Formats: sequence, C-alpha cells, structure tokens
Amino acid sequence: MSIVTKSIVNADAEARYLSPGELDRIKSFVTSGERRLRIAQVLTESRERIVKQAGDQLFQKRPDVVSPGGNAYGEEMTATCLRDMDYYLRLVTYGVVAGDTTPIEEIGLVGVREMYNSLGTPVPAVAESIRCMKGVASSMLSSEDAAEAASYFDFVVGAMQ
Ligand SMILES: CCC1=C(C)/C(=C/C2=NC(=C\c3[nH]c(/C=C4\NC(=O)[C@H](C)[C@H]4CC)c(C)c3CCC(=O)O)/C(CCC(=O)O)=C2C)NC1=O
Repeated sequence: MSIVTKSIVNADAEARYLSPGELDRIKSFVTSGERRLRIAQVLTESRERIVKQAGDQLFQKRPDVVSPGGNAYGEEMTATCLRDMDYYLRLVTYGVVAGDTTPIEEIGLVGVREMYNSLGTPVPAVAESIRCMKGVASSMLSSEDAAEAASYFDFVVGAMQ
C-alpha cells in the first residue's frame, strides 16, 4: 500500500482530515515521485544485465553453491537461483515505486528464512546475491539515485540476517 492509501485509511478510520504530518509525508512522496520512477525504469530495463552480472559475482564469491553438493549446482538449480534474484529485483522495484518497503516484506520476506532453510538454500549466500545486485544496479544510477535504491536492497539483506 502506498503512503497515500495508508494515510487515507488511517484518517478515515478516525473520520478525520489528513493531519499536517500526513500531508507532509504525502508531499515528500509526491515530490520524490519522478526520481523513484526513473530508478524503477532503469532497474526494470536493465534487469537481465543486473541479474546476470550479479549472479556471476555471486558464483565467484561463493563457488560452493554451484559446486557438486551445492544448492544451486546444475543448470536447472542455477537457473532457479537466478530466478530468485530476479524475484527480489522485481520486489525492489515495487518498493522504489511505492516509496515503501511493505510490498517487499509482504511478498518476499515473511517466512523466507524458514523457507530457504527447508530447501537447504544458504540464506547468507542469498543475501550476498542481493548485495551483488545492489552493486551492479548502483553502477547504472547517479549517486543520488543509487543511494535511494540501496535502501531497498539493504532492507532485503537486513531481513536475511
Ligand atoms: C516472489 C517471492 C518468492 C520467492 C522469494 C521464492 C523463492 C523460492 N525459491 C525456491 C527454490 C530455490 N531457490 C534457490 C536459490 C539459491 N540457491 C543458492 O544456493 C543460491 C544462494 C540461491 C540463489 C541466489 C534454489 C537453487 C532453489 C531450488 C532448490 C531446490 O529445488 O532444491 C523456492 C521453492 C520452489 C521453487 O523451486 O520454485 C521458492 C518458493 N518464491 C517466490 O514466489
């Protein structure tokens, strides 16, 4: 839910006008809109490159995951691993557009550690893959835009620690 919808739901629950604080937060959401949409566009257009390059970096840093016995060993498992990275990049674009981490959390982080543990997927390596995507994505953005995007990648990494 965006800050706009959230504020309206909260205000209406109390049958009141939006408070000055709520209007301020909505104002900063609106004024940062162009930047957030620009970031989401870059990430969306470059998604294949970001996932591919970050995947290469991950498998260099963690060769164990693609070695025999590793969770992402074999063509099919490696593809599934890259698919998960693409899932998280997509969720990061949702967060950037909404200006809010809630969609990322609800879609991709609730119960995620338990899920990966049950699959034998090393969670620290998944977190590393997100860090690699953050690095690749940052190199495609201005430093200001990269900093904004970084907060969403960091949110995912934080939830996996
Ligand atoms: C949008 C929300 C969402 C997420 C996040 C998600 C994750 C997700 N990753 C899965 C599997 C998997 N995930 C990985 C990922 C990796 N293995 C590694 O060693 C690497 C560190 C890592 C890549 C970075 C692998 C290899 C599997 C397959 C594991 C298996 O089948 O044994 C599965 C099990 C079912 C399947 O294979 O599709 C789910 C549900 N699904 C979702 O709908």
